[in-house]
Amino acid sequence: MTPRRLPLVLSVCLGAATLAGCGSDDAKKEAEASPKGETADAFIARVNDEYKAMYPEITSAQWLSATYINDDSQRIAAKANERYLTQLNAWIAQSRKFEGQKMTPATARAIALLKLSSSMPAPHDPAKLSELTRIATSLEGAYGEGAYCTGEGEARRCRQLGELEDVLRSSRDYDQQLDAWQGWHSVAIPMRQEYSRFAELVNEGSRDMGFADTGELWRSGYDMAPGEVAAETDRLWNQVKPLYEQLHCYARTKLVAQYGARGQVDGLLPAHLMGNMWQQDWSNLWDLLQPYPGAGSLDIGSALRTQADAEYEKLLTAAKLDTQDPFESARDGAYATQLKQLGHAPSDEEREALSRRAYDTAIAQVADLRQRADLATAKAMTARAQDFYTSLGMPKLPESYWSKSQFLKPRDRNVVCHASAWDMNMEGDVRTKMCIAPGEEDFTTIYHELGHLYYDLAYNPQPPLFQGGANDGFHEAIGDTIVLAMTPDYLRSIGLAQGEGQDQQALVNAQMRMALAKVSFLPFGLMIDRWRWGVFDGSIKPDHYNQAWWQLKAQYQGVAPASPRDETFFDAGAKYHVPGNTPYTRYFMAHILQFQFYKALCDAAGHTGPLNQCSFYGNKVAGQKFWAMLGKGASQPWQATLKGMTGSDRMDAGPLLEYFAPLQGWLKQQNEGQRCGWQASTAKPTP
Ligand code: X8Z
Ligand code: ZN
Repeated sequence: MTPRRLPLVLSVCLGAATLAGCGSDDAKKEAEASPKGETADAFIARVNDEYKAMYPEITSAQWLSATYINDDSQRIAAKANERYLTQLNAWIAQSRKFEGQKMTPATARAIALLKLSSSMPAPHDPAKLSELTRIATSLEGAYGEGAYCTGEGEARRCRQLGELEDVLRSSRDYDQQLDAWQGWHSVAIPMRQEYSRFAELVNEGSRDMGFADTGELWRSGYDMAPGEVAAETDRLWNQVKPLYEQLHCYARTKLVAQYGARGQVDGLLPAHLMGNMWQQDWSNLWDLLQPYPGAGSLDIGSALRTQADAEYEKLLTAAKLDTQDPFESARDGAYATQLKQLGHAPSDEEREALSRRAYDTAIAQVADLRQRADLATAKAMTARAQDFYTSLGMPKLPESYWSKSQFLKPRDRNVVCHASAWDMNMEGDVRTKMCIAPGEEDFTTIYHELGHLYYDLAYNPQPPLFQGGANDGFHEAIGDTIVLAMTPDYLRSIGLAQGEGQDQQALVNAQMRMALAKVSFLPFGLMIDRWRWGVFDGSIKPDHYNQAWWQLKAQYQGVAPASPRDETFFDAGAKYHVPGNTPYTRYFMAHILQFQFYKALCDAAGHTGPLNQCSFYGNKVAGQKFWAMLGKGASQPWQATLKGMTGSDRMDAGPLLEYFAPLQGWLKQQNEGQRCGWQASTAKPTP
């Protein structure tokens, strides 16, 4: 299951993925099951119909297992997935008889998409297919349920990812952060065995389909030969690496200022001190890295938390509770009510019972009000994001979106909190699943998720097999393009930033805020799949999983653990997309593409001036251009879609570098006299 939705379209395969030599007896039987005399065009029309018809059942099963993690929901999700993957294998087997036959270009493309449509290619052997879906469901469930528990008996306390992330976000205590970071990573240890079996099974599925391994299948989704993808992404990485190195250098100086010698590990950044569990987004280090404290007043997180508190106080006041000490006033109120109901002076025993009941009632009442306030805040944040899209002329989200989405982490059950966007039926039942907390990270993530939904809604009129991103990087880039347009002026207009902030200091602050989210991400966006490609092609063996992981973290991100992480750990499993099996190169591409889209939309909106000052909020011309691109879905190679949008058919980090030019100049000045860069080989990840 991808965090977006069912693993339908990875993207197009124009590469050399042949299907020769794949075909078990079962698959042959399935191929024969297709109607006699069926043409390729009729075949694709049938697959589109059958696919759309079975789709809601699978998404419902997946939705339930992600929002109610338990044995029953997992069994049903695994079974639904099994049925779907069996059917997919059958369609793929059936498609083989059309090889070399005349068909429309659209049909040829749809067949190519079909073969690449699952990032979890399943073996033909039914027992292995069933094992694969069980493991996949179990890995995702284990991640969602993951908790770090400490203490014994009464003092036992378990914290899930959200709470551990809170520590990294807010604490600047070295040991507390280390404990939270190590604690979360301990959750992944039991996944190691299952993951290595998972890799074997999807590789078998890929080979059954004619691919060398699953990495090659993933890399076949980019309308270019799979062998070109590594070089193409390296090219883009080399464009942006100098900027990342400057940011890395600046961050390291600040960490050393804060933590002394422990602020670096042989020139690398300590993994637990970056304000983020995976060091993929350094926004939470704003307090340490802010160039000019206060300039431009961009503390969006605090502004959102203040709004959330105001909402809570409003509800407390409406419930006639004291806003300073709501629990005590709720308990007093409950006691008084119960006493009145009792109707006589209580005995000692009755008084004690009343007190106990009043205590429980107060706890429940205050928690309920908090929950209602949190829900109202989460929905208000989402409505704010929707407003950006509608300001561009896009439709409002359907009513069902608001009633069926998951906005909060439920108090009484485990869910997969990792944010995701879902198209449940290809005809308007779109949802997001998040555990929203008021803060900048979640606020921008909502804009990101709605980008997925607007893409879904725009391409829903396409045939099902074309309902996907031009490539998966496009899908990830839509909401982020909007995030780039959330300029300080926009944030001020919605009450989340103060002051005037037009001067140089405010500009550098605004740039730093964006860079901490977007530039810090770039090497992380690459390294995850560099690791998985290695796992799938066998160059990274299970007994070196962790060593290879930290080697890549060092090489790309310049990040190191504070203490050695040997093979008893499985640190890759602590990142959602590994147990969740979501390919990750898409996010790297998205971080390049979003600046290209942004520039194109700014041009369409008639923006002159520096790129980083542009917001196209409210601009219908930009909106139409965006919507037109979204509507194409996966119906043509992404190069054509990109050309329609930007005039160029190549991914290019030029717009990203143009955007960050002021910051890059500023960072160079700050880093003068420092020895920037790092030696990956000096890191000692394993003893
Ligand atoms: O997984 C996501 C989205 C859902 S597609 C929340 N992202 C990546 C991550 O969290 O690791 C968005 C940015 C990168
Ligand atoms: Zn996404």
